[in-house]
Amino acid sequence: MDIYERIKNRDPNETEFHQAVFEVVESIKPVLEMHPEFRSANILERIVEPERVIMFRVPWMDDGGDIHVNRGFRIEMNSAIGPYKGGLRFHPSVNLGILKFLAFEQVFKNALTTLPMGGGKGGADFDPKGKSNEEVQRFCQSFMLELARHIGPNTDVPAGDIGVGAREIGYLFGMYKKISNEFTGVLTGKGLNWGGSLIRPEATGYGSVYFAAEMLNARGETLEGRRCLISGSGNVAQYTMEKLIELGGIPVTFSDSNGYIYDEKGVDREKLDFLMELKNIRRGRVREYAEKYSEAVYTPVDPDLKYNPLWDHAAHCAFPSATQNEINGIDAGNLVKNGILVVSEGANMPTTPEGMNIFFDSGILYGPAKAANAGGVSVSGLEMSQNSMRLGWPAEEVDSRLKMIMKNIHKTCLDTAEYYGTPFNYVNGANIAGFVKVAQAMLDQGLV
Ligand code: NDP
Ligand code: 2IT
Repeated sequence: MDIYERIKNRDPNETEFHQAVFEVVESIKPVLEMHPEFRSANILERIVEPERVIMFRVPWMDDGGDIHVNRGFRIEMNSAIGPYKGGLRFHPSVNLGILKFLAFEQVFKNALTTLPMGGGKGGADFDPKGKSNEEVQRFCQSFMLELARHIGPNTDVPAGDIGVGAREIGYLFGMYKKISNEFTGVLTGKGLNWGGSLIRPEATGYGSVYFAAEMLNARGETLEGRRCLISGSGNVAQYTMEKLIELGGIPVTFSDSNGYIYDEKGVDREKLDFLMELKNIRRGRVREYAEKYSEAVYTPVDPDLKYNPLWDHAAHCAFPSATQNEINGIDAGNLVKNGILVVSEGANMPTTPEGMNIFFDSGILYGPAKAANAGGVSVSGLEMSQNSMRLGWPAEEVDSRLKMIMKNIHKTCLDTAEYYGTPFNYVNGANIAGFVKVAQAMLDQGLV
């Protein structure tokens, strides 16, 4: 039985994890042919099994005095090349299969950054939406009360993801510091006054745009004047739009889980400021953007539609920046039909396997999440370096390192894809380059 069948039989409910594993297994077949030592050491069998899974009860009290119980997780997937590193997601959809897929992808992504970080992911099925600050604080404190036993600046360093931003990292850090009686770089994405790095909030979105610019450059194109479809309106989407505007791109869509905005004239700096204030301070919904700017059209989600109309507008670039499997086969077909040149994945695994095949067949530039959104964790790695040195670099320094890292990841993917006979297949390039680095380290370290 092959490894893919085995993980499906073992954990039949973890469909997102199966999807992520299948993609990597397909890419690395030629590597296993060339490296019998990886086969005989059963690297693949070992790499799909988390080193450790922690699941715990998170009890907390709401403002009315009622008690709630959520489920907390941390998947410590692989520590071959550094301490476990990866975000925390707070969203009602969180379950073991989703976090295992995210932790699995994180291992290869982190290897691509060239920084010494292993892979992990965690979170809870808690929904911060509609909760008061005090409720979010109590939840974060309860979550950290347990998580603190398992993490540390040289062991496991969590950060943000969906539903975990600066506010949540603050409450989590405060509780960790109190329990451990140590001020250490145990989390990244910290506030600037207390150990955070400049450019960390911007890093994933900026990195995804730098990656798109590199892909376009490989075909003699630029982002200048290009119409861009963005999904999501959170951390990644906002800074994707910011960098696009700076580089002359024209963002025309963004969304939340209730609906999406199409702004024919494009989001400019002033409109983006409004959106950031709406989302980050007032914690409002994107619908309000269309109430403020009459040229924008709001379309609520239609649960009966089999495709997402956001992806059915004429555009040159797409930056999925919301969540997994948000581009299905129909959406990918619409993007290609409408003349898309490049897709750069800010979100993790936003494209279904059917969608990916359509991108491959069309020959468009397709930058998979592991490579395209690695800017966030890269700057997290730089935050860890700055914390270790007990100093902070200026924004220009962090940004130029981020740019260099994204350029290198792009080149690594391009060269690896070419070497294995699938030119411009960035999926194969990313999976193979990430896998070989981690596999080699596991081999060097023996059976542990
Ligand atoms: P945020 O919580 O800041 O924003 C998430 C956005 O996506 C919101 O607009 C949210 O809408 C929307 N969204 C989330 N879940 C769903 C869903 N199930 N259906 C529809 N819309 C949804 O998260 P981030 O911007 O940090 O994360 C976005 C993506 O980027 C995720 O896939 C994450 O894993 C990935 N990523 C994040 C990194 C980071 O540094 N933050 C690094 C690398 C990848 P709503 O408000 O309605 O929930
Ligand atoms: O998916 C990701 O790479 C993240 N959510 C960021 C992880 C990190 O440790 O900064």
